[in-house]
This record gives sequence, C-alpha cells and structure tokens, in this order.
Amino acid sequence: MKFENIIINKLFSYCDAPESWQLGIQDPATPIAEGMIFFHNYLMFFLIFIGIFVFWMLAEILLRFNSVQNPVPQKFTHSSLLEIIWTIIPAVVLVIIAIPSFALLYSLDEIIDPVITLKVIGHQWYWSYEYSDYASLEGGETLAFDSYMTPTSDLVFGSFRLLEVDNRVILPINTHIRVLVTAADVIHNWAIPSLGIKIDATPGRLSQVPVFIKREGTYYGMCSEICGVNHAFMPIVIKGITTDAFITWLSYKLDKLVLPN
Ligand SMILES: [Cu+2]
Repeated sequence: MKFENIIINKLFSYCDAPESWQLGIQDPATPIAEGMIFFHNYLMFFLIFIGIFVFWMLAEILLRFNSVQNPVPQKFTHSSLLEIIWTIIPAVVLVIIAIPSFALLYSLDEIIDPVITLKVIGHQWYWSYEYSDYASLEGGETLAFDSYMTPTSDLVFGSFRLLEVDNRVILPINTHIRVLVTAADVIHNWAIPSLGIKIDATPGRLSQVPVFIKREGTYYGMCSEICGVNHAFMPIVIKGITTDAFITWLSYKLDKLVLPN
C-alpha cells in the first residue's frame, strides 16, 4: 500500500480494525452491530444515573448520619412506603431494559431467507472456509480454502500485524448470508467486532449465525476462545464487496483463473 493511500484510509475509512488505545466500539457494518451499540448506549444511560444516585446516597449517609453529625439517632426500623418505592422503581427499570434486550437477543438468531451459506471451520491454528453453494463446471469442485495469518516478515507496508491473512473471506454486501460455524479439533470462536459476531466454533456441533453486511469494507476479527499455543495467530479477515464484484470473484475462483488486481 502506498503512503498516500494510508493517509487517505486513515482519514476516510471506517474503523473496522482495532486502533491503538481505542476505548470505544468499532464502527458497525451490520444492523445487528448497530443494534448492539444502540443497546450499549441505552444501558449506559441507566447505568450512569443509577451509579450517580447510589454513590450520592452513600456519601450522604456517611457524611450526615454519623455519631458526630447526628448524635441522637432515629428509632424507627421500617418504612412500608420506602420499601414499596425501592422495589417498584428497580422492577420498572429492569422491565424497560429487558424489552429492547430481548428484542435484540432474538434478532441475533433471525435467519432471513439466506442466499449464500458460508461454512467456517476452526482448526489449530487457522480457519478454513467453504462456499458449498457453488461448484465449478468441470469436476464439480466446491470453493474451499484455508486462511492463515500473514507472518510479520511477509507483511506489506501499511497492513495490520497479527490481523492480516493470506486468503480473505469474500462476501457480498446487502445480501442475507447464513454462516455455519464449527471446529475440527478444539473449541475456537469466530469473532468480528464490526459485524457484531462472536460465535463459538465447537467440534461436533454446527452453529448458525446470520450476516447482513451494509457497506463495503474489510472487517478484521480474531479467534476469541483460547484454543492452544497459537490462539493469538489465527485472525479473521472478511471483505465485503458488491454483488457484481462477488459474482466475478466467484467465477474466477471456481474456474481457477488468476484474479486481476
Ligand atoms: Cu482458535
């Protein structure tokens, strides 16, 4: 990558990979990731108000109701009204948190008539991918490949260390995709923050997750379940491209042609 391109990328690209000293969440690229960020912000509103209120009460009690400030203490032990209030209000808060929480939770599992199925298999220590919907005309081979981390010594200037792979996953944007996740040896986890996905790849089990990418981009993720010594060296890279570009990519791949740059 040229130096100018890096500057342009830095200024105009989305944050689809972690940045140095980043505290916030990566930019969303799927409706689900947007929902998660919305819910995070929504929860934070309650969290901040309740946190401030509780610490304010604690400070008031410590400062006002000690033996110096308040030498003659009150003798009452119960207040029915107060008990009703401090039971009802938290219950109401829990309900208004639970409603959007369940709506989001169930939407995570909603498979809406997928056009493409991508199969993801975790291995010690790389990912392999299968596009079983498509087969080449000659031989009927399906499209499948392994995806290994690019070692630091082979990195191109400007690419991400410990995040880049030799074979990226290519997926079309604005398309309902079903991703089936499993593992060949131990439990791995296929996690891409920008897409709002973090799903265990369990041997002997086929898990399913829907993906709908809203914009073009390169999304970086990592294995997120400790799976052995090279756990930190099996990243995930997904490239979201237009449907036309995806079809071109597929036909080149299936016909074993060399992709033009
Ligand atoms: Cu792993």
